[in-house]
Amino acid sequence: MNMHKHTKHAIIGMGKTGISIAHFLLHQGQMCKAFDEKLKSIPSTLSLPFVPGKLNADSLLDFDAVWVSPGICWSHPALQAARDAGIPVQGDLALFAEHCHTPIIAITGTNGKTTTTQTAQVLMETLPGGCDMGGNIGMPMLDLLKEHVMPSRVVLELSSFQLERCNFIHPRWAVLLNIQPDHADMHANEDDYRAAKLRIFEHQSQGDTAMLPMHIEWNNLHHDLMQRGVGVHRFGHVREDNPHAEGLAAGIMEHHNHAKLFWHQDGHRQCIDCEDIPVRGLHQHINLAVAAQAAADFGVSYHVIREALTSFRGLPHRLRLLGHIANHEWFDDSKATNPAAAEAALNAFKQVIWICGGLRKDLDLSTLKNTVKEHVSHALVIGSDQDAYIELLQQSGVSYDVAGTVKKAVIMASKNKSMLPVLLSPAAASQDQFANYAERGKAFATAIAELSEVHS
Ligand code: UMA
Repeated sequence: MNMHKHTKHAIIGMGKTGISIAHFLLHQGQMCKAFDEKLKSIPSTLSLPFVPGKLNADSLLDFDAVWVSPGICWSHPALQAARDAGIPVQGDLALFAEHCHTPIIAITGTNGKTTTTQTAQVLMETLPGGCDMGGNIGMPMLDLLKEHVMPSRVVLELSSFQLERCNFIHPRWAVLLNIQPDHADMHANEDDYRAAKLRIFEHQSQGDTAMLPMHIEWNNLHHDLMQRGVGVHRFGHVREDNPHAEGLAAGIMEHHNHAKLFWHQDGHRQCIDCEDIPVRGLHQHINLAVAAQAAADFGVSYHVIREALTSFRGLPHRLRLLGHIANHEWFDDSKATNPAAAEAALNAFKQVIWICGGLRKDLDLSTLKNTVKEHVSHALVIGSDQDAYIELLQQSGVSYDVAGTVKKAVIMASKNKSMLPVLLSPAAASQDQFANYAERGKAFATAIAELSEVHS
């Protein structure tokens, strides 16, 4: 947008994003006022007026531009009123896209974004000129522009909320990992959520690359992108004799119960045995294959990719083995905040003791029924929305106990005689009992550590 020194900016939400927007705009000499609906303080380094408290519908009508944090509902009446008054209302991605002059590798999807983003960045950092990363992963993207010398490329993890509030983003390389039900409490409906994610490809053109899942539902988009001159890769999980296997750029290929992770490089298919990859779970292997393809497209060598993928132990709270204690292996998958993520984790085991529950975000759990029936030996329910999880377990014919808290669930699981692995993969957000999923994962690890003291 055209900014001059009299442009009046409102910044809504003073979490990580709002603070980074404020720093960025103030550095540009802009006039800013900050708002947050919670009574909180802002860093003393920010010299701008700050108004805590509920936003009214007319709170923003006096501004020339409104910058909104991703966690604030897009349909908030104050934002709606500003839009109706013709005031541009956008998020940090819009500001970043306008001011970033280095190629963007953009990664979106319901699940797997962080693993893919982090792996792609680690791989591309080895290239001359390096690589930064930011966005939903936790590093506000505008903070990347603080550096005097930008790296030669930047990988962004983008949520639907960030994409929804940005009218123009043009990534050199973009991937949609998957679209699975999530954030039903924030988006008006599934179409709205999907449309937000697809914005990632909207301005791609000749010379850019897009990567899409292999499923037929993406064929039309594939065709549209090709018409615009965009190079399109598809990825997925196939058996070697599947007629579509040849056309895939990357993914997991199965042959007689033997799985290989693959990607394409210099016209050849490159493979790594999945058994050589320490990270567990088909869904995580697919994310690694996508990251490998991104890195290969930007020139990272086969040997660097192989070395990284065979030594990477995975990210915290993503199907991470915490240890073997009290006759059980304990897996922390606290990041599984929606049913599809929990389903992927359950599928990585024959049978488990499953710790589930939390804040359901209005999501439908019935999609989990068959997976729960097949892979869960016994369940322990935690969190606030217990009824829906109990109903799922009853419908799946699986025995369960209500534990309430993570700590109690760990104690109860430790007494289970089956010696099966214990999996915390809640299919729910954590904010009913914790600040975020990482805190929930830490509580899980702490409870296990306390067990180990008792058992040592
Ligand atoms: N607030 C209001 N009114 C509201 C809601 C929030 O005033 O109705 C205020 C809060 O009081 C708080 C601020 O807004 O002070 C928080 O804003 P925010 O929720 O957007 O949080 P940030 O700290 O800016 O973090 C955001 C992302 N959060 C969300 O999308 C919810 C972070 O993703 C991201 O790492 C960060 O920007 C940097 O880009 C987190 C996340 O949970 C990890 N993402 C979701 C996910 O992965 O599922 C999408």
